[in-house]
Amino acid sequence: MTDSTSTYDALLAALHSVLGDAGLVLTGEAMSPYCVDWRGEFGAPALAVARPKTVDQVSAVVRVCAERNIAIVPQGGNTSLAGGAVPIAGRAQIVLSLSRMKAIRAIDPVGMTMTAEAGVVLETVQEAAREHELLFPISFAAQGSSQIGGIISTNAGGINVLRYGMTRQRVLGLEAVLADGSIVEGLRHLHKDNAGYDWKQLLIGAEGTLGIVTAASLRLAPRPKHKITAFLAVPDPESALALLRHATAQLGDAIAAFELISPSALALVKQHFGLKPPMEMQSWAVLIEAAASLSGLRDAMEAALTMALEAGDASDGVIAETEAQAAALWALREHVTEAELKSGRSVKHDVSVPINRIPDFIRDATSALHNAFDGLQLVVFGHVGDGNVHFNVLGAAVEAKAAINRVVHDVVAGHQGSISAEHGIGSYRVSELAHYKQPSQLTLMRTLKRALDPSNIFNPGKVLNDGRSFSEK
Ligand code: 2HG
Ligand code: ZN
Repeated sequence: MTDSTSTYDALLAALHSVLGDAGLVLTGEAMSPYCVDWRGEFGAPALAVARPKTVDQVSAVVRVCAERNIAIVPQGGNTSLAGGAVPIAGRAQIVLSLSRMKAIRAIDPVGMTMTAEAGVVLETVQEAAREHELLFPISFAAQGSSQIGGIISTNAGGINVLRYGMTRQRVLGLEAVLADGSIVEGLRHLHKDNAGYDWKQLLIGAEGTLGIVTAASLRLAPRPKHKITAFLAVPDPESALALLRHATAQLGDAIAAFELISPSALALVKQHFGLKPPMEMQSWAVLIEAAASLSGLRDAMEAALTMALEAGDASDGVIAETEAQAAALWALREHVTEAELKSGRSVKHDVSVPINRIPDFIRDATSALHNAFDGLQLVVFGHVGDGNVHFNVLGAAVEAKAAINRVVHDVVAGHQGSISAEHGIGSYRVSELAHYKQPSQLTLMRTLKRALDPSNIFNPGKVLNDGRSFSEK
């Protein structure tokens, strides 16, 4: 028996001993789905997959790995678009799947809070809130698979951010495991708590590099009784912003979603799923949803549409009459990512710029790319109401991924934007973050990483560049 075999056997034996049940440790072929992301773009082999059921088991697994300097890749629903939840090559590592921690521990309908473990699927949280006439407003296409721990660790956004904020705004407390295996318990339900550092904010959006989120107390919202959904054809992104002003004037803070979809994105959804807009159109589209507990939404939405049509900011529009019609309009938006995947490889950009710069950003990035590359197709869509644009590149040019990233991100930087609005850095954007983030901020990030994970065992190679020891810069 070689040394490495005996070390490996000892690791497995230790994992089995802390997890007990054999099904909680996977090896061999059973690990495959955990070692590659759902688009087949990122991933590397792991030594094992551990699937603890309790926070004590998570802590025990972390101790087993910390003693052996084995890295840990925390994983939820594995829906990351940035390679944040799968192993990278070059480091001995296990995947720690939180998917077995799936209890909803408590719901308080009066205080409008819920305590959910990391492995609860987002849609399950939404349904549990709905049973109490409440709303958990984080929502996006992957909500049937993504899990609470993952959405907290990535500070996920989605379609309702302009009204309800990012995931960060919906978290009141966390339970987490640190790199030495200690458990930090902070599942409070307080809206006001200035007693000391708000440490949970460090873990939210840290992509599992500072600690492993095992449970959270979530802030729910009243469930609006009325909802209205409209779909409009708009000549260009400038008109979409004009429409946002009309909609804001009429609907105010009832606007829950305001999404822009490019003609090419609609064409892909039609090509791969046979889904078509409700009217003949070749132009850009905007999907607006408003929700409120008081009535009057329809009149306000009609007034907004009339203003937009009269001003020439929209050429056509429909308001959904039924839930089924609203769902059909949303299907056009929610199938874009899958339609893009069916079209072949793509280079994704998840950027944000100040809202009033979105049209300039789209124009500048489009011409910069066309000047630099031949054979590309752009699929542009996103959450324009909060400044987030998904600016994805398809076609033969995708081979030049790093160069494409640089062209687009230079335009983002020129518009004072961010190279990741909601998907995170993962392994995909590590070098881009190092390039665009101010050195003083990178230094502070490294200081935090070193303080909380000195041996770099939590999700190495994600967010910050690997450098096994963080003393190396
Ligand atoms: C969305 O807004 C997701 O649908 C995915 O954030 C974006 O596929 C993408 O680029
Ligand atoms: Zn998005």
